[in-house]
Amino acid sequence: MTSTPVAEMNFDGLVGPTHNYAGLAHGNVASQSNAGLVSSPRGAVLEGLAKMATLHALGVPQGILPPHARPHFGLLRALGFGSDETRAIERAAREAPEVLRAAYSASMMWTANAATVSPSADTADGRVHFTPANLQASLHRSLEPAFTAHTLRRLFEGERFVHHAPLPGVGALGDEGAANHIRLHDPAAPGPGLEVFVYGRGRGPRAPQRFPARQTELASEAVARRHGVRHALLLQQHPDAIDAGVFHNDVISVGHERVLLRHEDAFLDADGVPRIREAAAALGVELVDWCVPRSALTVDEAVATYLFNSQIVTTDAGWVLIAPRECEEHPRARAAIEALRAQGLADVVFPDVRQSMRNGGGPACLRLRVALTQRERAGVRPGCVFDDDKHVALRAWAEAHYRETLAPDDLRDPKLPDEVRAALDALTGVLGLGDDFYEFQRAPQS
Ligand code: SUG
Repeated sequence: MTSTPVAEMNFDGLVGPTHNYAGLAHGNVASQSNAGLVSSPRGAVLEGLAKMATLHALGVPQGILPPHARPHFGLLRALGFGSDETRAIERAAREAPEVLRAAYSASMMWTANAATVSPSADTADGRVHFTPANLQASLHRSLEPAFTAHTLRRLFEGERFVHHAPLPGVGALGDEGAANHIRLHDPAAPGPGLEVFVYGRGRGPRAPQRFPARQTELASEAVARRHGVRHALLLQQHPDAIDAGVFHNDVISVGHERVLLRHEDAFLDADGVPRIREAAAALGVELVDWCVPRSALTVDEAVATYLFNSQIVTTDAGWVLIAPRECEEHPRARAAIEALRAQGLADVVFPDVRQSMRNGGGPACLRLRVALTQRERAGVRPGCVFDDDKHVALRAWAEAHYRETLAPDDLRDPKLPDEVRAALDALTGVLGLGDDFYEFQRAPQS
């Protein structure tokens, strides 16, 4: 039995109006070293939109995931800062500024961490399965799963989609979503793909010593099991890579169709790639292994340039790499990319996503891939599909609502929450999300 062919949509996170550099992500070198810088929320959202436009122009179906409302007043209330919003902000700023920074984080922009998605071709019940990531490794990201679950339900409605709850938010079940998930398949031979789940900490003895492993083997297994993935392979990420700042697998390897772009030191087990090759071959998928040796690029250079956080997309010309601008400026990263041309790479594009990169988020972090059949595609909320008109509307919206700059001290500004609400309220109109999408839009229950 063959399944209906699936086409991949990339859902980028629209950067929120409070994008800032708060140094919140332990083990993420860029987030740590850029803590306290003045950000440009407007610059960031425009960079993100320009990247979406680039993909759209290349013929890649592009969707949009909306930002979450910030600050997360629920967190401030839960931690005892009270329900008067202005006072809660003042008090948090004074007594626990790191909590206020977490409550204001726009980290939901990195939608590769929003969820793990298994396409219907891969699952036992022939439906598309979503598990929002619990992101329990850090306070600011642990605020995302509930609203992400709500968003995914609103964007993907109907019986073709199965929405699971996030896994329980405990260390043993740490789950960071699609950033640790690779799907290999051959569009020329439709059928189930191979889903590779990469974890940082498992039953074996090896674990990173310096930085946390955010994804556990138990969590990866649970996601594969609840999705009913027919062909899953679990591999451990190299702990030394995590200790060098590779906090997600997609900072050291990425897959697309038959291609695996990876660093020589991505996986712990020497037989990791042979196992992928064999499991893929059993499904009729001949692996194209784009291995970048450490002699060409060290792991530290991979972390500095985010070469492996590129997107690979299929265009009429063939496989195109969407690599961060930082790779273009780095002679060795550039040479490593050029070397891929002999192995089937058709072209490379270098979008500028520097505002996101300074927090450790490259092109691939900014997108969640959802492979859909034509019929499933019809179930996607149309207002969240990117096109030229949407680009124009969203640029105008951002220019009307976003600050040019946001400094750490600006998070104390009592006017900021209302600015954010005005922006998001307007956004629900632009994206056709309904006027009850955000909690602040719903009348309080009596
Ligand atoms: O979880 N940065 C994010 C970056 C996520 C990148 N995603 C992928 N690799 N898929 C993180 O570390 C920094 C926020 C701050 O410091 O303000 C942050 O959360």
